[in-house]
Amino acid sequence: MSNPPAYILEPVAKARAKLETFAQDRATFPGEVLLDMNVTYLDRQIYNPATARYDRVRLRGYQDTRQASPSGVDTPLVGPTIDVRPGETVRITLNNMLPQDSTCGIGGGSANTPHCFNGTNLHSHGLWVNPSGNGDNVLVSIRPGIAFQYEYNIPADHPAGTFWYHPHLHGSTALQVSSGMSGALIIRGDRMPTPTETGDIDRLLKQPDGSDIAERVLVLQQIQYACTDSDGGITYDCQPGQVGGIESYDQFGPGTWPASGRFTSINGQVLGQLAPAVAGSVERWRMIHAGVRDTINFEIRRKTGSAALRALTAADTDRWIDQNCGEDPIPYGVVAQDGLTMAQVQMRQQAVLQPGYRVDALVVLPQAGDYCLVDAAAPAAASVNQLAPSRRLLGIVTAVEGETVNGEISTYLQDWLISAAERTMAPDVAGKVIDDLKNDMRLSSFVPHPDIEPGEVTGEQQLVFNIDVKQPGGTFFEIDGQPYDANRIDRTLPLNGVDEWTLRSDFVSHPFHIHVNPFQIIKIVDAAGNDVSALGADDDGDPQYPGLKNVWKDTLWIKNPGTDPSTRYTITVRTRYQRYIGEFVLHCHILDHEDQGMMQNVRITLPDGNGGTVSGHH
Ligand SMILES: [Cu+2]
Repeated sequence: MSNPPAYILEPVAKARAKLETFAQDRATFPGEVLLDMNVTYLDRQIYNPATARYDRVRLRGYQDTRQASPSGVDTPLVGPTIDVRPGETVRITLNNMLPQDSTCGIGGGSANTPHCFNGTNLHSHGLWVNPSGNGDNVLVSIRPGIAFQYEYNIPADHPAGTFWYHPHLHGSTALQVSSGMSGALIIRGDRMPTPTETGDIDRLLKQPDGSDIAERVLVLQQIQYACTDSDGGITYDCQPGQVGGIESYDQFGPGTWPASGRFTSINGQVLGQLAPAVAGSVERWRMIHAGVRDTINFEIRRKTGSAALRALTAADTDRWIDQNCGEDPIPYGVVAQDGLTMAQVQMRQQAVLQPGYRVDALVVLPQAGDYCLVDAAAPAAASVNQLAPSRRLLGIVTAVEGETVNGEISTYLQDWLISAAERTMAPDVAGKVIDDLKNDMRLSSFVPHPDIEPGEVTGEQQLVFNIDVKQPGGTFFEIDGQPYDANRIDRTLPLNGVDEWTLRSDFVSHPFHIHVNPFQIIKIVDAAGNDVSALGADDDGDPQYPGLKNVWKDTLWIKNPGTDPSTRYTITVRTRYQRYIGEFVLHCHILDHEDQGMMQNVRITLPDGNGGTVSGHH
């Protein structure tokens, strides 16, 4: 075990004093966005629909030090939204005020048994920024009593889109994220496309008066708090007077989320009423799956019944939705996956979000009234829990009187987009953008990364997830046959190289996530050899893959409906290693799998000019 670098060993009080001085000077640094957060135990309450009571909870969380009443019991357990523009610098200070923790040194921080629940750090999920030093570095450890300031230099050519942040200290990632430690990080751009360069879709999504269209950020969390039963075990049935918490990895694992009866929250609220919409207006919904333990199949349905929502058990939800929510989900237009604008608007009645995913959708609520937000059922193989989950309600949104849409929503949306392009686009690109929109709502002028053609590929990478349940010593969470080792570099990749990756899982399904550079999906082939990634393909009724061909993402479900290689899918993606060198990680985004070993260290280094790379300092 080597000690962390000295530069992070700055006591909280001293570091805070310096930063407060800096904050007073911030007007002189207009290109900087500052966030100062305590990482500390928060005493809060969460609504429990099963009992129609608020449960008291005590959970590790983010406390924005500039909020007026940061400790109010009603403050939702979600991090503040960070708004930033390309070219700006984001400075996020974490003051770790959690209690001292003697488990933080075990195994050099590399042990694959969950530990160091009071250590933390930060990951800016999806950002294309420097992974080293005080950049998007998840290999640093911020121990209790220590403050550290992250600095994300967002390049001027960074795509505008929906990103997020969360802790990523190996050993406590799942525990902290499932406590509600996550928030949205939105990059807003206004670059006009040109005949040769693509621009930001934000530039197109304007109202007739030139202002941005209405938008909402939906941080979807799964805060799986539990209480202690009379035998000292875990119970999800918290009694009045008890305080819920998340202090053990026994709370994670297959089947624990459905068994808990908890509901996915939106921006920290369980079964909340969202801010109202206006019927017929086009809104941008930025959905972020910041949960750990359940797949979300997002649907919007008319609320047709009159039942109030105050009390609802998980077991009763399916019946409630049948009785109170309309039969046909309202279609909406998906425009971005994982923050990256797609080549075409895809109309969907259901978007599938696995842990870590983001989906940006253009939503039109066609008439005034209430709407149910539903997490629909999914095939077992498509879901984190490998169970076919029953439906869950997520919340209610009301549309106030506006314009009633009687025809197809896709036609309405297409007409709206064409009209927006006529108003917003520069003369030298307006014709191209409008022709694209008339042609199945294509968005080719807004896709941030050019396609990776086969001729550009310079190398290949193979990756296989596995949970090894056959060893006598226990269960091992592995990539390429090995659990994570902090002292091992698993892949050394050349800067400016372009690799084709083949991704598989030998034992159930896992969401693959790699930091820094996103990847383009080339094909998704099932065990029978069929590519199911084309728009309109059929993957045994599972809606998550069709439409992903050529889409750019940073997190992707690697499916295996079974528990041996015979049923595994083979997924091909391509990626460019651009601009940034340094060490970072790839991992499974079922974060308790990551904490237990399903992670690798990746190093991007300079080419040596002979087809290899210059070796690092190790
Ligand atoms: Cu996994």
